[in-house]
Amino acid sequence: MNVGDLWFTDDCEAGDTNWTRSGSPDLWHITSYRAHSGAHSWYFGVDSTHVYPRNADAAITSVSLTAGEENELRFWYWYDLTTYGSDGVYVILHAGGAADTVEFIGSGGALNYPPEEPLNIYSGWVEWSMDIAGLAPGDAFQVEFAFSSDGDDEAEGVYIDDITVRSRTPEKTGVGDVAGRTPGDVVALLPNPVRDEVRILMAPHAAALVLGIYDIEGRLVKELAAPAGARSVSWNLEDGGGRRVAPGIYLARINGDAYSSTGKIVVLR
Ligand SMILES: [Ca+2]
Repeated sequence: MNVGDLWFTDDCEAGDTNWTRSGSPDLWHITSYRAHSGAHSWYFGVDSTHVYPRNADAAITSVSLTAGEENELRFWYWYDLTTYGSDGVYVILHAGGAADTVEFIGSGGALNYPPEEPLNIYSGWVEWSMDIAGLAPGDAFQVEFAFSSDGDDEAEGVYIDDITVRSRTPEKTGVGDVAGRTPGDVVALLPNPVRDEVRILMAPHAAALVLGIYDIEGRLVKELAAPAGARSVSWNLEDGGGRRVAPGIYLARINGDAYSSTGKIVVLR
């Protein structure tokens, strides 16, 4: 990845806390029966029989994500679905109070790869990706996977793994150059590179903010609270468990109600 990119990535190996379940029956769960990465993936169905029920309508929806300048959704899926009918997963994007169905992976839908395979015997993992249009930097959005089945026939269903949203953010440079910036922007990192402690300077902001330190893979390393009006937050290069982080590049990201900003921190030995 390029420095300055932000990633939301969920390999389903650390539980379901990035997602909220809704609908019925409530059968979305992390399974260890199949996985694209590691040992776990999302699955809608009954684990003991590996079959989804008829007349299902249930979804998982992600935590709120913050758009950058360019945003791309990727995930891997595995499917076994009935040839006829309307069973499958809708991919839905939520932003600005609107819901936009961008894909249907199911009977009569997007199951055309490889085209020579009958629909209900294909059993490989397939990668899906799409540029997300219509988002401005700072927009909040959510990703939903909604499983739906009709009243006829059933099969094993759909597994989803390695869900990633890549968001490229504008470069932030300059010290004290506050004019034109969104409140809460990372204005400067002092010192940078850093050996002991870095002060993250930001433009004045009216509300309390949470500043996340992420490693280059997009994993959250530490959360720092910035009270309303604070102009800087310090990070002592420790992770959430109080351990000194490894040398390398880290991203300081501020999440507010409607904006986000990122600064690159270089941690030395
Ligand atoms: Ca996995």
